[in-house]
Amino acid sequence: MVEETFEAPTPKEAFALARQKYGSLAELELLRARQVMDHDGRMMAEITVRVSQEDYLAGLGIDESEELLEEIERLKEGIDRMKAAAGLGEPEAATDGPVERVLRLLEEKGLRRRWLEQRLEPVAGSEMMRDESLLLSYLLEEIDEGLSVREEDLEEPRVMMMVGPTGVGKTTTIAKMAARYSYMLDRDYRVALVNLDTYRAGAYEQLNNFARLLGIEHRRAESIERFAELLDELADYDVVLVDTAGISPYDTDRLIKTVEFLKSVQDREISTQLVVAATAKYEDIREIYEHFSFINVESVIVTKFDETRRVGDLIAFLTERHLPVSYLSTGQRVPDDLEPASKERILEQFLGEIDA
Ligand SMILES: Nc1nc2c(ncn2[C@@H]2O[C@H](COP(=O)(O)OP(=O)(O)OP(=O)(O)O)[C@@H](O)[C@H]2O)c(=O)[nH]1
Ligand SMILES: [Mg+2]
Repeated sequence: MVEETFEAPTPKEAFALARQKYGSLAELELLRARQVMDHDGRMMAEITVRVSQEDYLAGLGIDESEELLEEIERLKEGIDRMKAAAGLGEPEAATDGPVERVLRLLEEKGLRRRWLEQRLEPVAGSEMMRDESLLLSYLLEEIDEGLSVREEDLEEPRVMMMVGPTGVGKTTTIAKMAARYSYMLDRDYRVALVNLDTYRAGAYEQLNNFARLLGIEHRRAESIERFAELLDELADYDVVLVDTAGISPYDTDRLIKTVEFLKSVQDREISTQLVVAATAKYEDIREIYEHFSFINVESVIVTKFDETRRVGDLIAFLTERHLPVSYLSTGQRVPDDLEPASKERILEQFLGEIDA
């Protein structure tokens, strides 16, 4: 249950405000009524009512769907673990207010204080600010809303190009996707692979062995002109997956080259997937994104999801940039360790971290 206070010139009006907010939703229980002086020295009636947590969240405009309540229920376990880990709710830790303690906890998990504070602005001054569990539920709900997923969709023919830093798992992910589309879905899609990776010795061979094994078409684009031609030749394929050389953020020449490849293609839409490792730190991910951002990143593929439980940095980046995630890569095994992205999975990992 949550206590909330309303202020108006008369008790009746104060109660009307509470009714207006909660309508018929809530069983309003009147706890206190008293007179207080407002900032301008006027006497006002203040009433305090008690409402259920569900009504309270609904009053904040948070969708009170079954699904959400279930999700909050599931998240509660994680919240309890978080509280325990941070010593929240223990009297000796009570030197800061609940807001500060919750913010610090989430900040330690990789989230950004500024982003969190912005989320709290609309609920400033509410009772929730005094209740750690409610605050956490609310902020987790905000994170959930801030994350988005790009659904797997192969209805229209697609050209997908992986870009990202070196060694992040671009080629491995392409192999997994190729196998997935070719024989692991409701129907067998026609897949072709293209290598722009003309820079690193062995890059073409790495994918070629796999393509041969699976009987998948695999081409190499040695030049920019050839790339546009190749895409024309591969127009009949359901999916064309384009592998690129890993680019360090400081390697401008290579980046420009990749952009030139992209620009050379006028008549086909290329959906660029930024591949980032879940293990990367916020500042690094941001830097990588900024280097690639003028390429018009459509969605993000998160790799090495198995290698860390600390996904707060990643979540901070995704929610701030409003970038959808398309896939999660969860290990080295081809093709098994790839799953379409889901917000639940990311949030679970975030909460599960506290277990360790
Ligand atoms: N644990 C783990 N390892 C991964 C994952 N994805 C890829 N790897 C490993 O990361 C290493 C690099 O993978 P690649 O696919 O070659 O990376 P890349 O981005 O193509 O690298 P470059 O082409 O050199 O830029 C390999 O050892 C992969 O097995 C993953 O999801 N989890
Ligand atoms: Mg590669």
